Amino acid sequence: MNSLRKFMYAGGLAASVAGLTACTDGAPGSMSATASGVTTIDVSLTAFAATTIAPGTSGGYSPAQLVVPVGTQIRFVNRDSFAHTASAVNGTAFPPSSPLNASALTPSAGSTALSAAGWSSGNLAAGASSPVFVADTPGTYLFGCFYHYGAPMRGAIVVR
Ligand SMILES: [Cu+2]
Repeated sequence: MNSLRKFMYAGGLAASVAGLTACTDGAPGSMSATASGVTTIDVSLTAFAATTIAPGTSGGYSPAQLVVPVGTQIRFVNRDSFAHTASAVNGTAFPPSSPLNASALTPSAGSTALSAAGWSSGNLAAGASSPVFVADTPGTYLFGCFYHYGAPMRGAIVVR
C-alpha cells in the first residue's frame, strides 16, 4: 500500500486531495490528520507570518506545527513564487542562526523517514511538491528553509 501511494504521488493528485480533505479542523498553528492519504504542509514566505510555537519562532509554513499520528505521509508544496526547501533541523529548539548547508538543496534519496538524519525536500521551485515523507517514529521534528531560515522560515512536525 505504501508503494501504491508513492506511485499515486508521482503520477497525480488523488492522494493529496484526500490529505487536504482531512485537514479542516481549523486550529491555527496546529492540525491533526488521519494516517490515510498524504497530508500537505503549505510553503509560502509571504503568506505565513511569524508565529510562536514550542520550539521557538516559526514562519513560512502552514500549519506552523503539524501534529500527526505515526504512519502519516507528509509532503511540502511551495505556494509562492520563491524557491524554498523544508530541511531537517536537529534538536528540540530552533537554533538562532541557520544550521542548514547546501546539501539541503538535494531531495532525500532512499529513506524518506522523518527520523532519518538530514532529510530534505530539496530545492522547491514555485508550485513544486516535495517527496513524500513518512512520520515513522514518535517525536518532534524541526525543519527550516535553506534560503530563508532567518526570515524566519521554520516549522515543526509532532508525531504521536
Ligand atoms: Cu524559503
